[in-house]
Amino acid sequence: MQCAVKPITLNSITMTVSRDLFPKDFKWGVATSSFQIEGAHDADGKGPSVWDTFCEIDGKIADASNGHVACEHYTRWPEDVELISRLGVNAYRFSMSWPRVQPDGQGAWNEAGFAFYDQLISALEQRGIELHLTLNHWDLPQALQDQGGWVNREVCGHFTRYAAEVARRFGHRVHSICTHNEPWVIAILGYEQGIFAPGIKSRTQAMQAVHHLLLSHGMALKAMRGLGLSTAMGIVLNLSPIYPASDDPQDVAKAHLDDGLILRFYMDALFKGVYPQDVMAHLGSDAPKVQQGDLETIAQANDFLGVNYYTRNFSSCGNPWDVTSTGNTVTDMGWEVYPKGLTELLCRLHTDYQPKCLWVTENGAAFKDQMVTGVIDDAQRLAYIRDHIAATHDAIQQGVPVGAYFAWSLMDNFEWASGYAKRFGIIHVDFETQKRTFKNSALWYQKFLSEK
Ligand code: IFM
Repeated sequence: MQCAVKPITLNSITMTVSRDLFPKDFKWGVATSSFQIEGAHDADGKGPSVWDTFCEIDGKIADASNGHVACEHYTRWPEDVELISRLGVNAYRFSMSWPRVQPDGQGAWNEAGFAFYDQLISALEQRGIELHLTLNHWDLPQALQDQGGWVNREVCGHFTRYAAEVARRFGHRVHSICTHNEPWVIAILGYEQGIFAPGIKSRTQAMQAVHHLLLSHGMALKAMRGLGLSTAMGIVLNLSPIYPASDDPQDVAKAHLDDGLILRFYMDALFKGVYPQDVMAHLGSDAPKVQQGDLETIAQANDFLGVNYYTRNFSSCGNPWDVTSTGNTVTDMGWEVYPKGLTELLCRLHTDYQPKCLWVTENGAAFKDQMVTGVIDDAQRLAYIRDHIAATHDAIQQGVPVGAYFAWSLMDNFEWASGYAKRFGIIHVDFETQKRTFKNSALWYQKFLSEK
């Protein structure tokens, strides 16, 4: 096995939080997604996904890479399970590649694809690690994109059948099923800004895609619940607090609208069964076409709301916000490090929407890493994770029912349009040799988790 764990002294690092401050049943995990780690893009009957296609377009991926090999998790999964187990986490969040188990997104199932997930789940079960399965972490079967993707209402039916089949096969073995990871990213970056797959630039199509993602979430939840499973079911959103860049009333109004486009549009629909009026009015003719009963379907009861938090945002009507002006550390993605934003966000979601339970389903940072004599002293990533765990604790102290924290990510992987250049892993991956090495952040997390 290729895993280098060098003994290092972490005593110099202040443990400002400790595990025993958290509820006993708190879920501590790491997260990944299928396209970002699996590779094996056409192995054993897998169909192409929209990301396979998108990577082929010149100039779309910063380093002109793709997901053909990624972390070779498809074959190296036993080693990766070992690493997960060694970290001492009690939960693992991963996603299933829809085109691996149903190459065309409709019709025939690919048993070889299901067999891969079956063995992965078994290995983690044997180690007593809870499984948290996401059905759609962006890798839509290309065959469905050829029919319009998330803009075509028919995709909702296909997704529902896929969800029900996965739940039927694995629902009793996984602790939770999440329908979609970050519908805002799928729709807005993929169909409005065109910087993510499928690379479309149309606000009308993007908003229709948002609606179908939310609708398919509700439809899938209904179908999966019909199977009588006790599995927790919910959705994961990318959320951050948005502040006006100044007291100028125009900036204040812009911040409110941006919050509407990024947070309220999703949260109001999912938890209140309405789309916010101000945002619908702002969208005008780009507003999604909604059929009678859709919002009722979208607003199914969720067992958890997954929150992916990385940074806060500022809105301004004038010059773009200068992220360095706060003096806070900025990550390799250009994202300001602001742990307090996580506490504020969790408190606000609890106050405004009262989800049954909130899980931090992704949190982490990309920084440039340097390996010196086998050691990766990623002090900034370590501090980021530690301080966001502390921020999560602050929210719990304020009465917010937060039940989980998943670090993003288990290991360096394919960071979408940034290719392999941005490293979010707490475990380093040498993409030449596929050697995995614990960074100091992983060693810190391991130590934190061992202090029960
Ligand atoms: O890598 C992504 C992940 O796939 C979704 N949430 C944000 C992460 C960092 O950009």
